[in-house]
Amino acid sequence: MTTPIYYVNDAPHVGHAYTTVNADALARWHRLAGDEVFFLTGTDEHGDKVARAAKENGASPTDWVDATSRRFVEAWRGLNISNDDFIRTTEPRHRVAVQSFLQRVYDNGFIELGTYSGWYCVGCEEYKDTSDLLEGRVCPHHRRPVEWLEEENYFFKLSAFSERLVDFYERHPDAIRPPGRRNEVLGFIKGGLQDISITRTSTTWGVPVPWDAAHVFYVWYDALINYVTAIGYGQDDERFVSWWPAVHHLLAKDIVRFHCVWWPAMCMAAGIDPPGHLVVHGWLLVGGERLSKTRIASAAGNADKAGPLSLTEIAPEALTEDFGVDAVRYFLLRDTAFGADGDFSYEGITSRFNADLANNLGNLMARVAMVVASKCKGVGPKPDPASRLQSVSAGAVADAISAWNDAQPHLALEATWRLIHETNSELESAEPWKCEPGPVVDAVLGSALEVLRIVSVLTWPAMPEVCAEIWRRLGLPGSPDGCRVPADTAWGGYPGGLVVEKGAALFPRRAR
Ligand code: ME8
Repeated sequence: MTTPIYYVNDAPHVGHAYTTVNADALARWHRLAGDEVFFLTGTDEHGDKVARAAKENGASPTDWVDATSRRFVEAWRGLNISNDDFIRTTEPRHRVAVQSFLQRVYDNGFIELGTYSGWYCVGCEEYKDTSDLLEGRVCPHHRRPVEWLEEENYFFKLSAFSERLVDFYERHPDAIRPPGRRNEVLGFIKGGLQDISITRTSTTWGVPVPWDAAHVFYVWYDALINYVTAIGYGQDDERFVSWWPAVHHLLAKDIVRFHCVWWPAMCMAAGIDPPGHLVVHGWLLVGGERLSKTRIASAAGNADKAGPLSLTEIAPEALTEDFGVDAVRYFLLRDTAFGADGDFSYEGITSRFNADLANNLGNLMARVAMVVASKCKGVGPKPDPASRLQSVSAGAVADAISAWNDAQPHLALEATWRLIHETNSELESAEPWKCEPGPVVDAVLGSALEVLRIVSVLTWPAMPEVCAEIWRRLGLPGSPDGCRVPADTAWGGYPGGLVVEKGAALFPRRAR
């Protein structure tokens, strides 16, 4: 499981958190399912954009990338991201992998010398077609003028791979998800591929080309190779072949061509299989506009343009301090349909918090613990094998499992919340708090406790801390991360006879 490696020209923002939290939840889900998982994220540290940011901040590139990369490490620690490795493209292991990968491509005859000129956007680190630019030769993403660049470059013969790419995607119809993205990629490939320039002489902030010291590799061709560096490419072949190509690359729609066209072709040129799975999501928007570090930075420096785009307000650490880590994770996973664009707003996160977390999950935990205390002497009864909730649970579990497996966290959580909602309704109609203690009350509460147990397994990938806390309050030993799906989501796992703890509200309701 991989995320893109993020540029270190500026601090992480909630858009990066969006991808990273989704990747983390999917990695955790696969661990629950018993799959062996290696989860990788990291930072992309070469190229003009980063070198310029260092200069503008009066720092050496090395000091700048060290400091900014650390901010990503800290942001991910703050969001409880369970990555197994964090790769930085300035590490020696990466230089070795890039040089050996691209030397292989060169030796195979797919790289040659040529001259390149064109309009270049430093924000995108990409040459642009004039047809893609706004009036005044302005990049549509960064709203900044592009620059004319002319260089002698090495070119990768991408055009040689059109047929092989089409053939690969036709033989692997699930390689790119969702299907709309696959069609877009196939259309682009069939429209004809141009050779692409992969080296620069205008900067020295990059990995040197092993066969020509005057050039460094262009940042994107260095960056994409991170995915194989981290599993041992060029250094530990046995480890490399044990993982590749069974990878799931998560990314947003802005970098589809790099991942779905350039990268698979480079793999073919180097003589390895293309990546197995490319999972593409949309953008998180603020006030209808894409979050971009470059734009946020310029907005922050200009009070008139700042509007809702305040860097500190949408910094992941400010959000987690305000709402709690798990609530932020839940919002990112639940509110936006994976694949589509979504909106980030304080109103949105507050209303999800109140509706789904405080009123549904938090309320269920609180009322069940309260009634177990008052009617069952604080000891949880066994679930009712004939409860209506058993079939509701079976349906929700099946839907959640299939959605998690299909990289659709929002649907998995929606199915899980259906079960929570039904259980709250069941309690409202049975009103055990009004009944005399006895078998009827025990059956209702035992079933509600069982739902809480199942919900904490299904929701653990999204909210690991809260689910571990529910698990503990139910009196269960261990934690949901020791569970296996589907086995531990079957009805009847709550043994009864355990002391249930009331505890403070899991999600105290927030004012609007
Ligand atoms: O492109 N909504 O780095 P980057 C959702 N270094 N996701 C967003 C987002 C938003 N508003 N903004 C950013 C690069 N992202 C290259 C990648 S990979 C070999 C090299 C996420 O810092 C999303 O995953 O610009 C997007 O694809 C990525 O950050 C771009 O990050």
